[in-house]
Amino acid sequence: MKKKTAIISGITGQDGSYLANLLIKKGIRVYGIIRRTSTDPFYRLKYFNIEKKIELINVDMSEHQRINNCINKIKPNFFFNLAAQSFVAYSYYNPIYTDTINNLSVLNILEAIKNSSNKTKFYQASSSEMYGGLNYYNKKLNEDSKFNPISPYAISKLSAYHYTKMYRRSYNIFASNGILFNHESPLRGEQFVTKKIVKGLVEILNGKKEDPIYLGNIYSKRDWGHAKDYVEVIYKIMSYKKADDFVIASNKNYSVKEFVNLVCKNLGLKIFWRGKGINEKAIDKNGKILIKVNKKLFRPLDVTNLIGDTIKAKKILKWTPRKNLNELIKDMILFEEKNI
Ligand code: NDP
Ligand code: GDR
Repeated sequence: MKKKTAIISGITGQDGSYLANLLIKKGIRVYGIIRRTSTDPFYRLKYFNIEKKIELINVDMSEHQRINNCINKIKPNFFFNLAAQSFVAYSYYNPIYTDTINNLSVLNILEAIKNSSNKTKFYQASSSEMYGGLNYYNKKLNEDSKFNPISPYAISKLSAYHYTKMYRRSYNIFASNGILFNHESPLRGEQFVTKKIVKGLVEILNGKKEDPIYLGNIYSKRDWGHAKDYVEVIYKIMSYKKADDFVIASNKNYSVKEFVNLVCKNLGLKIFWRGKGINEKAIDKNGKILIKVNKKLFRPLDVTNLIGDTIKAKKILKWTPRKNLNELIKDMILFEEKNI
């Protein structure tokens, strides 16, 4: 039987590498879109020892004609669109680039699928950031909740979400959105808050880092899951009999400060919070400052409270996450300790 084929854009990223590993295990032939970089972008694929099992396609997502050519030539069964300028804070500084990659590239892929065979199933990496706003009442957000994007990142993702829906409805393309809440792993990018905290604390404890960890809004709350669980449900979304949109989350949320406390507990490190507002800091038993709030790390607007409701995915896809936050933290700590 002919092997199924999948193109993954963003294959060098956190989700791209976990997903590629999963698809290869399922016997799917994986093509990965990578852009040129001056440093080695393959450390995550090497972690799974799969870099030689992937057909690499050297193209930037902004090269629309070349992306069209790939789709026409390969005519893949699946296109998982994970490539993005994915750092929300950076999107305020570079909104045009963010929109070009996160939104226009998506429209380009959908046009290419429409104009080729129409048979390629398309997955769009949508985001809980699209809900934005100020969720004062800790309301669990689902597929019918109102979107209120407040960053260039979230606006670009919301536009791409709507294009995905539109192409599904107008042209009968199998095009699904996974509205994923934050998910982390040992392979999370270093700018994101969970990785920054875990890596920073392990380094401080091992004498590899002298300075404190600087953080922005530590009262911001997120619904954090494990990337390994979330790529499994991405595959389920694409294997379901019809295209649809699904919220994927853990249904629990914690503040950044609570996340710090949990990491410290796992590390056996006793910390004490002192001060308020931008003067808040965490010290150890000897008075050494481990964490300090820094006003430069606050965003022009921040999504302060996110929590998801995965009733639909649970019912239709029979999906529930396997790993809770504490298990995620343990995985992240172990990885940092091994790599110190
Ligand atoms: P990462 O930032 O780890 O990975 C992003 C990937 O996109 C990298 O492979 C990056 O390549 C690639 N990329 C960026 N710009 C371009 C470009 N111009 N041309 C080609 N490739 C490009 O993100 P995650 O793995 O965490 O997330 C995957 C997707 O899911 C993203 O779209 C993100 O917005 C979305 N998402 C993520 C969530 C999360 O919590 N992780 C939650 C909800 C949505 P390079 O390695 O060269 O930088
Ligand atoms: P987020 O993740 O913006 O939710 O986007 P991030 O880890 O960057 O921020 C989470 C929350 O922590 C607060 N915060 C800090 N964030 C960072 N990065 N660095 C800090 O020092 C810091 N201090 C406090 C932030 O203000 C924020 O409230 C992630 C990305 O993966 C997106 O691509 C994805 O769409 C969403 O998750 C769902």
